[in-house]
Amino acid sequence: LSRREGHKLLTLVLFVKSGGGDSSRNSHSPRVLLGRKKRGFGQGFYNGFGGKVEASDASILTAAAREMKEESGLVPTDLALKGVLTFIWDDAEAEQSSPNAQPWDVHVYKCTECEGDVVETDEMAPVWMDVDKVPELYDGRMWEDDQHWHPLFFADKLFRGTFHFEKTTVLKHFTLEEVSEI
Ligand code: 6OG
Repeated sequence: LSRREGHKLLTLVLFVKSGGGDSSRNSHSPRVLLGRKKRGFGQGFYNGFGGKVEASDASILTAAAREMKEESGLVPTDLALKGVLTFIWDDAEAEQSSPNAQPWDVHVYKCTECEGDVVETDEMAPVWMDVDKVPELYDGRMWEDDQHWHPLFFADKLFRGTFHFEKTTVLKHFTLEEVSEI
């Protein structure tokens, strides 16, 4: 299932830090590192860090680690695959900004430990968010699929989903299920 004929492979990493232990914060919510995408496909949206798997990547997991480093400065040390999301677009704009074949299979990883320091890059403006505040971004500042799979992700469930978009960003229909293995 991880490599499907005709599907383009991408990665997405969400770095989650457990709450507590930080007296400067009132909340004990775990926090997640998001980036506001500064350019390219999905510009303006808050998202995890990731990108396309290249032929030179040894595996999907190492591709995820490479993209995380390139876009955030962090080297993830405990990536765990949590879900695979398939995205399908019906419009020309998506075809243009993503010349690679669709559908896209985005492998979603959770990371709880990283080495290095967070840096802003040309691609991403990083920001730590309380996980319980993330739904505030479902007002149009994130891809519309996120609000559906986030609850499974943040509850540490495994999932599979397929999301159909119109006009690049309008979610028309989707299927999503919790699975016991990926
Ligand atoms: P680059 O263009 O940066 O790779 N991505 C999506 N993420 C979410 N949450 N929802 C979507 O709905 C997405 N479509 C793409 C995958 C694009 C990055 O954006 C993610 C990659 O991490 C349609 O190389």
